[in-house]
Amino acid sequence: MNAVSKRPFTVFVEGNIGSGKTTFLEHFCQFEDITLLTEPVEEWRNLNGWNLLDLMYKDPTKWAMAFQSYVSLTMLDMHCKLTPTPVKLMERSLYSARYCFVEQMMRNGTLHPAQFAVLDEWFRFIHHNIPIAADLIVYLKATPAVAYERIKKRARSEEQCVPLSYLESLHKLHEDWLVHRTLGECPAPVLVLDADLDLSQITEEYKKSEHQILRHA
Ligand code: D5M
Repeated sequence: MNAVSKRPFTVFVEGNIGSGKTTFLEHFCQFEDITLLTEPVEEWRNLNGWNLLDLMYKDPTKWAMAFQSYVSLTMLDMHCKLTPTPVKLMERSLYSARYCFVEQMMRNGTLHPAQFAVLDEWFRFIHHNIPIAADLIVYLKATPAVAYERIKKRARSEEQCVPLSYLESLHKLHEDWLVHRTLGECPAPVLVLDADLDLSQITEEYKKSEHQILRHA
């Protein structure tokens, strides 16, 4: 095991809504020496009793700005969390919030250009002034139609209004950011996994990332 005082090997698990990020993280529960940090969805669902995730989906024009500000804060908290293990696996990052979700909301007009400018300035400030460790990005690449079916199945109440077109736009932004490299900055090497596979085959696919992750544990 590496000395615990060393900065942990940090992995971002990225992918569209419904791409199987939670299942991927669960696969790594079996290994000691890895700290799993899941996306702070419960904090987004309950900020002093307010469900910001729900407000954002119900009235995006009104709530996108507040939601994205809170996402930035809670994701920054995750980036800064000290971990007692030599490997840290994070579900998403400040980068995907900025380059996929905020980008999408700016492009479709949900965020006013002035609101976008404020969020972008915050992102740039954090990026240049706070060290955000990133050693590997695991990109769970899912066809939007497959992700759509999974979202319908898991039936999270806030997400019932999510149309396929939203997932298609988010998919394109993930591809531009992580594969084509035409959007923003990619802070670490990217390992692309086929996230369309069903549960019976996905473990084999996840194993492709084990070596790259576990050799640092
Ligand atoms: O993401 C959990 C839920 O949170 C899902 O409905 C997408 C939404 N989400 C996550 N990050 C953002 C940002 N930055 N903006 C808007 N919506 C977001 P899941 O993919 O299920 O882990």
